Amino acid sequence: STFYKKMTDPKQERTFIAVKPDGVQRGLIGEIIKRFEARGYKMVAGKLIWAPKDLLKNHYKDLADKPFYNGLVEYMSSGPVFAMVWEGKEVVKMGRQMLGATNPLASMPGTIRGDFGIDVGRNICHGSDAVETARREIALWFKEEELSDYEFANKSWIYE
Ligand code: IDP
Ligand code: MG
Repeated sequence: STFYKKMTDPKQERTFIAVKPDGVQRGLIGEIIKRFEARGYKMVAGKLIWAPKDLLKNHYKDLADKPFYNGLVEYMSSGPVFAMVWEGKEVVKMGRQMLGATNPLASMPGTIRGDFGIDVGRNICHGSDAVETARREIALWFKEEELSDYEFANKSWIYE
């Protein structure tokens, strides 16, 4: 299906980005969208969703043995998140750089976490850590029909 095939074109790499409940409460949805838009990346899906715990436990299943896992699931289910799929060249790696380090106090100013966060358990946003992870997370959070395939009219001003 196009859902998987498109990821093989490097300019159509996709990542899963989510504004976490603290980011939503603090009015940072627009700020985070703005940064990805301004960079030249393309949003292909976005929705406000109060995620069920099952979804969050699955999303973070690799961290199930960490001491902070239950608190993480509580935090992530404390309110709605704004879930998105962004597309563009190296968007997985660049998305992580734009978010900053996991611990906001270790994040450079200029990154989202470095500009808006302090505590690791209130770090504003999520971004997939690898292309394979992105594939899994996108499929977990979105149905194929929720993703829009379209082109920017100005794409030749973003890509050479
Ligand atoms: P990432 O979000 O930067 O990929 P991960 O190690 O995958 O970081 O951890 C997932 C999330 O779990 C973090 O974004 C953060 O919200 C939370 N977390 C990670 N480490 C800690 C911790 O030591 N205490 C509390 N929460 C943590
Ligand atoms: Mg992670």
